Amino acid sequence: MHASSQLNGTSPGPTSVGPKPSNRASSTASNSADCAVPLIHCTDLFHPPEDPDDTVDLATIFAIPRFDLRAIILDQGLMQERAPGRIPVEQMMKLTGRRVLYAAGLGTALRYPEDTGRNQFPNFQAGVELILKVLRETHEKIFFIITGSARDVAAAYNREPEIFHTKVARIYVNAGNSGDGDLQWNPLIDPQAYIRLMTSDLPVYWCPSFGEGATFQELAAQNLGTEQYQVYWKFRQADVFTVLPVPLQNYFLYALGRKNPTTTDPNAYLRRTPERELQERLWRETRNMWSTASIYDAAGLELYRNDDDWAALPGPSAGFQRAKIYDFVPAQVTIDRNLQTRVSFSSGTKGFKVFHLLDMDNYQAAMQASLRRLLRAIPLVPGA
Ligand SMILES: [Ca+2]
Repeated sequence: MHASSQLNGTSPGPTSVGPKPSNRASSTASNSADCAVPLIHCTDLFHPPEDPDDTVDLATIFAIPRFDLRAIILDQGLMQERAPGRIPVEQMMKLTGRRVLYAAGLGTALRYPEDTGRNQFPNFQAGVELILKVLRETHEKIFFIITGSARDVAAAYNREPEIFHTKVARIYVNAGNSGDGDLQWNPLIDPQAYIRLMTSDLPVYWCPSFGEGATFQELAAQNLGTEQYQVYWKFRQADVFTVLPVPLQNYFLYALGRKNPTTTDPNAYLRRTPERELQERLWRETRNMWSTASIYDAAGLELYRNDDDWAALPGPSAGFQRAKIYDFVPAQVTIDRNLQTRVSFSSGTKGFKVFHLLDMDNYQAAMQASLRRLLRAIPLVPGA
């Protein structure tokens, strides 16, 4: 029951599966094969953006060559029709010359935790089918990063649980609250899928978006503090974007400037001289971030320090000292029907782990400087 021919031939509707990846040749070299991390990235990436952190996360993933990006699943198929995340995906592929399979996910929320989503319209099936196709065909265990809802991964799991048990390395879930406070929005997009994945026996690496007592008021006031069990961090866009290669700056300007693709061609825009007025206005703004730690950890990158400079690296580098900023600790979690979680640390037996911030003082600086360094070095196609 291989679905490769079905996928390319019969995915109707506005969502599409991209062409065959051409970058796979790199994983035949023994060096890169040893450290290549096969990844499925599930993202609520839209154009125009809902929360532009997903736009940053996509660039972060493409800036890490050791990711063997097998698929991108664009979360919330119904919304993808109105605000297509394929625009930034195509831009990123144009910039880097890497081709990646992608597809939009299920249109609407799962009705109950074990829902397979098969009842949804055919044009919303491509995302779940692509996940299962990658899992069927892979010889290595797959990493997942989820930055939006858990819908498509949960539905795929409900269809073929056994393949998840044998072929999944880790599932990073960026969502939810580790304590009391305002309910973070990702679980609310698809409550049943969230419950399903979080209470499954899969190797979930949970990255709580909100820690104890977080509120939307604090977030809006840019006053959300640092918490032990919370991945949130932020940067002023000028502090990261101004040093980036011009085409990558244009990628961010196109998203943040909410350009209309029918009047401003997304790929042509990448090559232009950056709009100074837009830079001056947008670079002043603050970007809230959530998923960077999960991306680093999935890639096997760790944080290193050289005075005030920081880097996310796969191993030691001259002048840089290893700095333990966060780790993932075994835990157990329960979720009630109001999506409130209770975490206990009596050694988890199911492979469930939770992000744990160790260095509250340096997290912010470490993430900002390391992300800037990474994005600055993104491998771009000459003349892209
Ligand atoms: Ca997101």
